[in-house]
Amino acid sequence: MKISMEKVVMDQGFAPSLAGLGLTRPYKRQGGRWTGLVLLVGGCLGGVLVCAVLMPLVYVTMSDLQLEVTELRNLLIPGTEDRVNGTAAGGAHRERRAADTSIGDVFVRWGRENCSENAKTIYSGVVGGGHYGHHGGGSDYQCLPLDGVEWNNPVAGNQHGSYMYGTEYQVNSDGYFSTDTMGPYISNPYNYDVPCSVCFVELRSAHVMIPARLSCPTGWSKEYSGYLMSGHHAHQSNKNFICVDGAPMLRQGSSANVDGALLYLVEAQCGSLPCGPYISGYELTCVVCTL
Ligand SMILES: [Ca+2]
Ligand SMILES: [Ca+2]
Repeated sequence: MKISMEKVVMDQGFAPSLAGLGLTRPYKRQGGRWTGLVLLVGGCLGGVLVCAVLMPLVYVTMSDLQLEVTELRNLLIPGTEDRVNGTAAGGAHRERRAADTSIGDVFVRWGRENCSENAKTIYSGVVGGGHYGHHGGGSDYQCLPLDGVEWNNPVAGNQHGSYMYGTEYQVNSDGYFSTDTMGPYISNPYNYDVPCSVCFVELRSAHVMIPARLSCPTGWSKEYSGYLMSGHHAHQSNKNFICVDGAPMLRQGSSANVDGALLYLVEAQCGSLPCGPYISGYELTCVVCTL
């Protein structure tokens, strides 16, 4: 019996000393548990190592994919990135776009030699246009630079048919415009030449000139306001309407009456223009707004 027990014990892998201590669990099973633990720990460590190696690769791959998807989305739907950021993260898009100072909008500030503090002056100059007494020619006012004028194979003398003139304020009474910016002892801009500036405002996506308004819609920023001006109704040439700054500058020393293109205040004529808000004879205002 004793021999058979020892045989059983030996067969089951018990050490004789352990059998003597009363340990009844088979050594073989105990050894299997330790082996399992070792395999488990080893497996976990292996898994961690594999993860440590693969995760950066997966992260880099996913990041690249995300960038590509974002680029494709922006190509397909311009402005999506800004809208997503703007709606999801409040004003975050402004901070994001602030880094790119090339984003913005451009408008002409008629009647001023420079732009406001919030805008960059791309260039400044004088207002040009077709002669008030001509039947044809250009009909819109232009902002012509004074610095850096460049020619390309010019020929002296008039061989062609379209001409560009300077422009004079044709406001023969004071009281409309602010005189603060006109220059010393000048209160009437009559016959003075008209300056202009082309202004760039960062982080704006649109601009609009609104006639008959001095303020901007909610959410829009006011760039400047003033009076609507254009050519004379009885003159041969037609001109577009432009918004001239309510605090205009004058080209100093240009009070001589040499004509060219002219700028007149525009008066409302009600009838087909609703007489409700519009009053015949009233000088129309204007405002330029950006968003
Ligand atoms: Ca003049
Ligand atoms: Ca009037």
